[in-house]
Amino acid sequence: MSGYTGKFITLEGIEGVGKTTNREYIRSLLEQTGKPCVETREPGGTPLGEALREMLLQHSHEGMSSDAELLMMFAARAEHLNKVILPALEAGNNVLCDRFTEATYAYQGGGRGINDKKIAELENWVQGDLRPDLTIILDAPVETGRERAGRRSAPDRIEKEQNDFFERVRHTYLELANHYPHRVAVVDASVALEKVQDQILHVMKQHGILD
Ligand code: Z5A
Repeated sequence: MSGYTGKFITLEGIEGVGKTTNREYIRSLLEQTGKPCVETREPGGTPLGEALREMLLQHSHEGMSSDAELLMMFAARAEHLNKVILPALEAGNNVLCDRFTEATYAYQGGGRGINDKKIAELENWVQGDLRPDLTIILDAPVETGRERAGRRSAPDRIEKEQNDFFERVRHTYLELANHYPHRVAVVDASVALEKVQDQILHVMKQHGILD
C-alpha cells in the first residue's frame, strides 16, 4: 500500500489488452475521489525514462542482455519515482501509471527467466516499502492481445518475441494476482469494452479505491 492520501494505481497486462484504451476511464473514476490524477507510464514518464524507453524498445539494441534490460527498467523507475510519482503522491494526488514493477516480474522474470529474488532486491532498493494501492491486470489470451496490437502498429523489440514468451508473461501476471489478492486484481479484457469497464469499476470498489 502506498500509505498516502491519494491512491497509486497501476495498469498491467500483455500488449494489446487495452491499457491505453482504459486509462481515460480509470482517470475519470479516480477524479470522483475529489483529488487530481497524475497520469504517467513506464518505462518513461521523465526525460531520462523516455530516453531509456527508446533504447529499450528500438530494434538497434537487439540482443541486449536480460540483466541490462532489467537494470534499465529500474533505472527508469528510480528516476520516475523521484521526479514524478513520489512528489505527486506527497502533494495528495492520485497517480495512475501504465505499467510498473509487476511488468518487470512478468517480462524480465517470467518472460526472460530472471530469478524473482533479484527483481525483489531491486524493488526493495528502489521503492522501499512503496507498493501500488491497486494493480489492475487486464487479461486476455495472447492471440487476442497480439491481434489487437498488430492492428495498431509494427512490433517493437520486445513485442517481436514469440507467443511462448507472452504466455509466460501472462502466466506470471496471473500468479502475482494469486499471491497478492489484496492489491492485484484481474479483469477479463477479452470481452467488449463496456463489460471490461464494468469489471474495472467493480474491482476499484472492491479494493476500497472508490466508495
Ligand atoms: N516492459 C517490461 O518489459 N518491463 C517493465 O518493467 C516495464 C515494461 C515497465 C512497453 O509497454 C513495453 O515495455 C512492453 C512491456 C515492457 N512491451 N511489450 N510487449 P507499453 O505499455 O508501452 O506497450 P504495450 O504493452 O505494447 O501496450 P499496447 O500495445 O499499447 O497495448 P494496450 O495499451 O494494452 O492496448 P490498447 O492500445 O489500449 O488497445 C489495442 C487495440 O485494441 C486498440 O485498437 C483498441 O481500440 C483495441 N481494444 C482495446 N480494448 C478492446 C476491447 N475490449 N475489445 C476490442 N478491442 C479493444
